[in-house]
Amino acid sequence: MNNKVSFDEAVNELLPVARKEKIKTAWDRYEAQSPQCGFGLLGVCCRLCWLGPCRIDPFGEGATAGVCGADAHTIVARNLIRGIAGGTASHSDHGKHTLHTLIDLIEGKAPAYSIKDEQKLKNVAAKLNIETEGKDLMQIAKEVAAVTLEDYSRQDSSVGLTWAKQTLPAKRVEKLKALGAMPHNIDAAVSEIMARTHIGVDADPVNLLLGGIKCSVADYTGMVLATELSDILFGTPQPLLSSANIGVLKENAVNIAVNGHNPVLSELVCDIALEMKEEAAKAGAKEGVNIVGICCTGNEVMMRRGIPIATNFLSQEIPVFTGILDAMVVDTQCIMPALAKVTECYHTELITTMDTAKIPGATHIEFHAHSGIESARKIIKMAIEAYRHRDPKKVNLSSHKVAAFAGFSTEAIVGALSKLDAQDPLKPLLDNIVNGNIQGVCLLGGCNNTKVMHDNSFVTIAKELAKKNVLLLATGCASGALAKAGLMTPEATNEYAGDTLKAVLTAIGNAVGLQVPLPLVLHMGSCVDNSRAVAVATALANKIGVDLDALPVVISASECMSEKAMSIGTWCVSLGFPTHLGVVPQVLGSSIVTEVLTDKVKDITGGYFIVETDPKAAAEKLLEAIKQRRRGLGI
Ligand code: SF4
Ligand code: MSK
Repeated sequence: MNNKVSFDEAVNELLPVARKEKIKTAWDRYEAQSPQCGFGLLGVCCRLCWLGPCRIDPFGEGATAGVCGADAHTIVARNLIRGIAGGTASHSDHGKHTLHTLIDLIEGKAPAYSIKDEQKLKNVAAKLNIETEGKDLMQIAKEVAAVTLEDYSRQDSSVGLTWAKQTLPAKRVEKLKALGAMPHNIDAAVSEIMARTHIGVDADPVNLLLGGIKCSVADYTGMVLATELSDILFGTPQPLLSSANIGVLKENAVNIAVNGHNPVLSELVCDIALEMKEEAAKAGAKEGVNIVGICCTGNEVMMRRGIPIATNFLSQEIPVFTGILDAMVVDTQCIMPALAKVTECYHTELITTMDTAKIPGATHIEFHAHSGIESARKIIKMAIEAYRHRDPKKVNLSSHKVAAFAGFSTEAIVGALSKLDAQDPLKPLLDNIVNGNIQGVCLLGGCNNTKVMHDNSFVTIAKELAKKNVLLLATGCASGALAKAGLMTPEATNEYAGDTLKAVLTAIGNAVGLQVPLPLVLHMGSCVDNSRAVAVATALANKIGVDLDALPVVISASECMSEKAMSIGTWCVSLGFPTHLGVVPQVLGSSIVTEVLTDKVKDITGGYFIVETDPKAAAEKLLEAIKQRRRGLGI
């Protein structure tokens, strides 16, 4: 097999180490799966009941319906929206966990936590129409929690989700309501999908897809509340300098990687690591405890604390092959079960922490908000102990490490713009979009996928769009890729940005006192933080009195893979954005579903999917979508 699987040279260099040790990684397992099932790739395989599994012959020569009579269109649509429900459940579970941590704090059951950003709490309360005047912080928090809880429990289906209604432009909310796509309860939206996709319920592919649109709005809601409540509890990110890639592991420190999505645990691990420096030193680790991030937990702690990010989703096994990763602590989502087998060959401890996310072969240290400090201590002690058992023969240091700026929350972006216009911070951004200095905005998000070269599509698309003066935002594993590629630096702006984009980023950089341009790609956070990009777009749309589908804003998930990416991609389309997928979605078995997603949906939401696996061609299509939107606005 080819050793060059990634744009990231650290991965290409460490992969042969695994091969030499005969350890399988995601790339080997992908090869063992190839060729992948053609029925599955087209989405025409159904396993919803035990009459099946049924599959439809895509060439029309064999079965044209399952035992129950469901045809390819029904099967493809059902499979897709079940994926959207899975993604929605994941994000809303994350949001719920954060909400319950806030509730525990209010009730005095989570002594390790506090309200780190009081102003954010007040701003969120105001957004949710909660009166703050004369109330103390805990009372405001209690009311915010109650309103949020209602979005998970409301039974009156005539009332829409508060968080969605209060954070999206009014015109969009009306459009979603008119479509019957404004859910009343996040959990109900998920269970509705499960119910309507049971054998013998909804067989109309278009109706099923409308159900998917409705569920995706619940997904957006789970994400925005997760982001906002995390900011209240852990602080709203502000720009900071950090670093990226596997070289962030330190030979003389106890290295702990935090992997997954949920900052509730990782924030405490970071706090306690500082306290346990001496203990690590006693074990011989002169530089104490070094926390690094992987995937979206990595993005969370990078955004708020400047913790360096080691790598992203697809390469999460790779840091183990350095032989100096002492523990990997995982919470939830996008954690490969394979880590147990990989860490078994090294001294590295794999530690699971959530009762809904265990991995055979890992050590489980149960984590709860009320006893979080003890769990964090136990985890770090385990890592220190593992450090003592490093095998010098297995050490393969990586020198790949680059600087990366992170922390571009909505507030941070508005704050930077306010240095140009204190009265009307959005005006400079808007003016530069109108005069064409900034052609449009592209949010690069989503996962990695073995079907395309690791990290390559993100980097190619970013460079192509930057050249054409498109402002770039990034979240999730796209952020990890772009940080590792050195594109979150002022130097990258100087090297790759088109002249007018460079001038704008330089003007803002100077205005905030950096004396260098802002980075080429602004790191907005983890996958739930896609909601931050919506906040910027909503503010722009509200300012000029248009809906989101009028803005020259596009989305690209060029290496997508997870159900969460399906639900995010769908809400991007539901909110009106042209949304690129760089991996072919498993829907081609139905001409109706394919046509709705890539074309017909435009008529109802304004958004649509662009499917393009060639990153250069994708950049061109995204640019064309931006130009179309500009023409629509008459600019
Ligand atoms: Fe087959 Fe219909 Fe059962 Fe699906 S729901 S497995 S198509 S019988
Ligand atoms: S971790 S959902 S691989 S972005 Fe958020 Fe990365 Fe995709 Fe998971």
